[in-house]
Amino acid sequence: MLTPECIVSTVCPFCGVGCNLELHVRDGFIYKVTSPFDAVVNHGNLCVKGRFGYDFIYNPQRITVPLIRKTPQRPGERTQAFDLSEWREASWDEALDYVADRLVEIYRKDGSHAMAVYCCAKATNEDNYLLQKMYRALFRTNNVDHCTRLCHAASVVALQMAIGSAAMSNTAAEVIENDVFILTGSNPTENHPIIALQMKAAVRKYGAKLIVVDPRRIEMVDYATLYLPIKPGTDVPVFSAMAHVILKEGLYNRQFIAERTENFEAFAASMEKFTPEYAENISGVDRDLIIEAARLYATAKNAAIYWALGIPESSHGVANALSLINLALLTGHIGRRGTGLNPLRGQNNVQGASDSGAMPWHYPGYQRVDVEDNARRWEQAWNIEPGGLSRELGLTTTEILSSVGPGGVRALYIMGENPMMSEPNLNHTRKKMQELEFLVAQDLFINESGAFADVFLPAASWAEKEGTFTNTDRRVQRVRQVIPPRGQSRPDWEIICDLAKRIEKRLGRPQTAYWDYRHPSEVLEEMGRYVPEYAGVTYERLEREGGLQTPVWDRQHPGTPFLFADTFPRGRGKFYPLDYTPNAEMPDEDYPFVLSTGRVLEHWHGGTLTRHSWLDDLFPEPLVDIHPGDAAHLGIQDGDAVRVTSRRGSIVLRAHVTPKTNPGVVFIPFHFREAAANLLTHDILDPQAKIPEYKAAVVRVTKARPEELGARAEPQVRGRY
Ligand SMILES: Nc1nc2c(c(=O)[nH]1)N[C@H]1C(S)=C(S)[C@@H](COP(=O)(O)OP(=O)(O)OC[C@H]3O[C@@H](n4cnc5c(=O)[nH]c(N)nc54)[C@H](O)[C@@H]3O)O[C@H]1N2
Ligand SMILES: Nc1nc2c(c(=O)[nH]1)N[C@H]1C(S)=C(S)[C@@H](COP(=O)(O)OP(=O)(O)OC[C@H]3O[C@@H](n4cnc5c(=O)[nH]c(N)nc54)[C@H](O)[C@@H]3O)O[C@H]1N2
Ligand code: SF4
Ligand SMILES: [Mo]
Repeated sequence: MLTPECIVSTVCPFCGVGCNLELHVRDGFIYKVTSPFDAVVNHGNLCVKGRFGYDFIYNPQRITVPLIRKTPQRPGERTQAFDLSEWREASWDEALDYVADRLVEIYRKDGSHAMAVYCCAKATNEDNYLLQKMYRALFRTNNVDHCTRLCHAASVVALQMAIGSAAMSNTAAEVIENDVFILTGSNPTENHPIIALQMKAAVRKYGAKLIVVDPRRIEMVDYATLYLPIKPGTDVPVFSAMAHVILKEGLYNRQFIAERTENFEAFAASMEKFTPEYAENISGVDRDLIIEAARLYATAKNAAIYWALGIPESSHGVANALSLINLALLTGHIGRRGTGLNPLRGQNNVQGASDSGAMPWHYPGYQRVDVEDNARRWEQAWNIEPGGLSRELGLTTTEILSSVGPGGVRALYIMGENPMMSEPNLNHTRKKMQELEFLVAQDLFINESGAFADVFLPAASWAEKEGTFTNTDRRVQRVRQVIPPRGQSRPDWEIICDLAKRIEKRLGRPQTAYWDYRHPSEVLEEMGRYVPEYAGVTYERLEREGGLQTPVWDRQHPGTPFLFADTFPRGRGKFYPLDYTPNAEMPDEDYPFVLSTGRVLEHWHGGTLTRHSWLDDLFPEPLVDIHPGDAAHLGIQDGDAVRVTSRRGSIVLRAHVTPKTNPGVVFIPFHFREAAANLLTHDILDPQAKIPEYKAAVVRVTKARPEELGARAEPQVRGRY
């Protein structure tokens, strides 16, 4: 019940840590955010985004009325419309009928291959479950994916190959039980700030030893016993050299290897060549540091590995992740408290969106779409004729856009994503967006991608709806409505159900699947009937017990803080032999720097939320980090305008001269449309995981004129709703 004055418990909408929030409301207005000291995840701590970043929901540029483009858009000639004068207001009935008409028309004309959808890791489990259900059940396509593809896809593929499960094995807060932990490709003080607090406590209060492996001198280096300043893309040689040392010095766990793993011999043979000297030559990391790191990790009682995007976002991301998994299997640092393989997940609900089936190769619960039994089970669940669901693997996020064009994808539905900022090689993305025959955007704002759409459906924010998010350590938590939806906006799950019924009617198969949910709890209940890991998660339990960590096998099961105590989902953990593959682009005379892209504390991805928040005042303009030695060589001073150019594009922004980045590497956050980092990145993918190599494009840096700065790539949204 919403009352004029109240405090509502919910979960932060930004990162995967999943901090518990208390939203203070007066007269329907959220005026303060706090967190209780007994909050399991964050003990009352919040970062700047969680505490202050919610004001985007009140931003006047938020769209809260359904909109239809005034001028019909044709494939190849589609344009971006940020200005509201290019749109007209529509009723929900008109907007949804129009979407249903066009989608069904294209489906009839071009078939299921022409249909594709981007789900949303910011939306709830229930929203995502329903959207994938709509596309699978009605349009009979598995072209369903979301930003996980751009994120931890390679970690997921590698973990599935080696142990058969892709989530974090342990709970983040267990870091204080580590004696030693490796942190690599992860900058938690900015990106998982509350986990960073726990890591700092682990070192300073509980005496854990930290090994940081990263091409940037991130803040956690101040807490590290060892820092290995790696060249971008050389993780396989460094971690394999650690394995080489562990093997040579007999520091491996013979019992664990014999009882719980397979393929050890082939793996060990492939590690022969990875001597510390060889790794030093490729990675630039001193061989003695590698040897020391190997001994420290292998001889610890409890040791864990935490990683984020520096590992998967690579054209050889699967190999990178396997090099970490090999280390855990070699030492047996997995399957106990205070150990594990822990990919820190990014978005508030990327774990949940993946669990809920927003994936092209899997139904909810990671059930492969090409396995007959799975397809049969979901046909029963959704009341579909035998053989009705597609058994074909769907296209991934990156493949969906690449395939846009005649004979490929024709209609795209985007719920809460922004490929025009987040995909690599944006000039290519732009061309593909233009070629679409029909585009729907369901969002809070007209972002750079929604500006291409034919129809805009205004979604309610997380504070305006009910549901669940699943955080990085697999904890399902309740998201609660705090205020009524602004304007005419509606919760995603409601929009989807309303639309699905209109589509069914037009397809001539009304009442096939069920869409008449009265509350998201009924959606989660349906999912739990077919996804064993969620079988025991109910709204009643979440109310009573707080969060529940999946798998929760039945209504009595307490949840699972750490995985793999006795066995791995695939039985034995499998070692993989590895080889070193260089990055797709390597520095040369024309492009002497490696561009690394990523994030800053105050902003979120394409900036749609945080640049519509006062957070933008804290970090108002794009900066490129460059090492003082490199800057001196180029005659660049802190604050100078510089042009950064890759083989695909060029942007102008201010230089930030800082020893945080190592020589030869420049760093640009990808939050700023006026200097969009993804104009520079390339779109060569890891062949297995299909993830782009965001962390290593080669660039040159030259001085620019100050007047070239700040030229916004797109006009600003104008008008008020
Ligand atoms: N403030 C804020 N927080 C966020 C987000 C945000 O947009 N803003 N996004 C969320 C999301 S979706 C995600 S996925 C996470 C991402 O969290 P992170 O992965 O921590 O984010 P990045 O800034 O991309 O940092 C990647 C790290 O990898 C390092 N790195 C780059 N190349 C290599 C390499 O070749 N090898 C190794 N070992 N390391 C390398 C970089 O120097 C950097 O420290 O953050 C989440 N949290
Ligand atoms: N260069 C470079 N590019 C990268 C990365 C990198 O490290 N470097 N990282 C990649 C990674 S890890 C990720 S996760 C992606 C992220 O890429 P995206 O997911 O495309 O980016 P976001 O900006 O998070 O987009 C979220 C959108 O959802 C909307 N939204 C928020 N809440 C809701 C809701 O409840 N309902 C609906 N319908 N919409 C909502 C927001 O307004 C916003 O427009 O970017 C990738 N791109
Ligand atoms: S650490 Fe993440 S979940 Fe916690 S308040 Fe900050 S952004 Fe929100
Ligand atoms: Mo991500």
